Amino acid sequence: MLGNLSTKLQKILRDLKGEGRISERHVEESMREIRIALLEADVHFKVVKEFVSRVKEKALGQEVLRSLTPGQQVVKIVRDELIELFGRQTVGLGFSKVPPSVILMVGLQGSGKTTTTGKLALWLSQRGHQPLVVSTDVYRPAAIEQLSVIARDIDIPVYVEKGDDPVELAKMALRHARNMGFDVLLLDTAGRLHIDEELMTELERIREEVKATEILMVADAMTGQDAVNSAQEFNQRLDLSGVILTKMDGDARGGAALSIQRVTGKPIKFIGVGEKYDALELFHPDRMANRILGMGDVLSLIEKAEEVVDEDKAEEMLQKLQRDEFTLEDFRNQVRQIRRLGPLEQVLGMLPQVGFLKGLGKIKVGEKQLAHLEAIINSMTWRERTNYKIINASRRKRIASGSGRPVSEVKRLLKQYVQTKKMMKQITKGFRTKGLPKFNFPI
Ligand SMILES: Nc1nc2c(ncn2[C@@H]2O[C@H](COP(=O)(O)OP(=O)(O)OP(=O)(O)O)[C@@H](O)[C@H]2O)c(=O)[nH]1
Ligand SMILES: [Mg+2]
Repeated sequence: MLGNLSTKLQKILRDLKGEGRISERHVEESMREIRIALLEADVHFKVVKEFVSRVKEKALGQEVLRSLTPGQQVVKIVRDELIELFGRQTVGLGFSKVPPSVILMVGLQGSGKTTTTGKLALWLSQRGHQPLVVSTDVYRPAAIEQLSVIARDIDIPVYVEKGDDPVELAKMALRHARNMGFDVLLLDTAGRLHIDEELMTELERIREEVKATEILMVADAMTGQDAVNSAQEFNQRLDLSGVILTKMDGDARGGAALSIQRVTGKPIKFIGVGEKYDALELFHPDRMANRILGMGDVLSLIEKAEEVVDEDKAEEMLQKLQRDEFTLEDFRNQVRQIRRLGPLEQVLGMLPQVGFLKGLGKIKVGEKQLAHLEAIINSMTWRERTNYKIINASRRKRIASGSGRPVSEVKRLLKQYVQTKKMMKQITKGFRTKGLPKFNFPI
């Protein structure tokens, strides 16, 4: 995420940290580099100027330079200011006292409104809400169908009614939500290529009619300052309650993420990090700053793991490990769980870039490798999976051709499995007295 900017900032700060003593000139020099890095990342020039001058003032003003760890103090100042840029607090969603709460999703064409409506509905239902979704996009023929397909995929009810008046549709959906006891109504709206008067009037009318609790602007992070400009215009007309930045998984440079809160005064509430329906994250300013500075985001990783790892299964696995019954079938389940955490690069990006973990990022265990691992285990018979010792040369050959992988890879996998088994047995010994860890990380 924001890879380029992240790499540059980390390098600048590492150089600074490496110095035993730093002078004003050092700080000046680093600030110049940070300024360039931010501008290159398409951060709004006023935001950059303000950011750099604040960091500089703090770094030079306090007792920083004379302290024992000046470099580290400057890093801390940069981190604090980044958090400030992102809005400091995790904001989350607001709900109305009398349900249903209404969330109005607005934004330019193709920014990700419809997809994000689905993601957010899923996010809410996973947290005990009963959301209903509806599309008021009567202009594009396939738009309503698109939301219905998404809703079906994620098993969320969708309101569909004939009609060509978006405002009427919104009102009917709200009535339906109220009557049927849904506590959140998510309204997906039409997008336009540019902001125009007609669209704004329509959105204003919908907002008035349904008394929207949240008006969230869905903005494409890949479009940088354009996203910031349109957010500003939407905000002026509609008084947004927040922003959702989508496509943060792509090679967005960071301009939108680092400028939008400062420029519009409205918080980023969520970020979209992929095309899958669960690729939506609550936005935490501090964790984002940590990720950018390579300090990791272990908290998000643990939360993610808790979402996808079944506690009972984890307990069962632990017992199996202790009894030395950890089979290749279990190994495959573990691989599947890792894959469910998300693309591996993203998972690794959440780990702090310190010490031995730094090397981990370079190890070639990408998505592909995990997929191959699974394919190989899939090609084994049940007996082989439960007793790896029977896998002789001819069986290895059969498994290789069945999975379309070379024999050497089958061998390597078996070796990895035996090593993992051994290592896990060692580790789990330690848990016996302390109980079950929150989650276990297999390989
Ligand atoms: N990689 C990635 N793709 C995303 C993300 N969010 C949305 N997309 C993709 O962006 C494209 C457009 O998404 P839509 O949800 O149709 O956008 P929209 O704003 O509803 O578009 P209109 O209704 O035409 O205005 C789709 O291909 C989505 O899969 C994200 O966070 N990451
Ligand atoms: Mg749409």
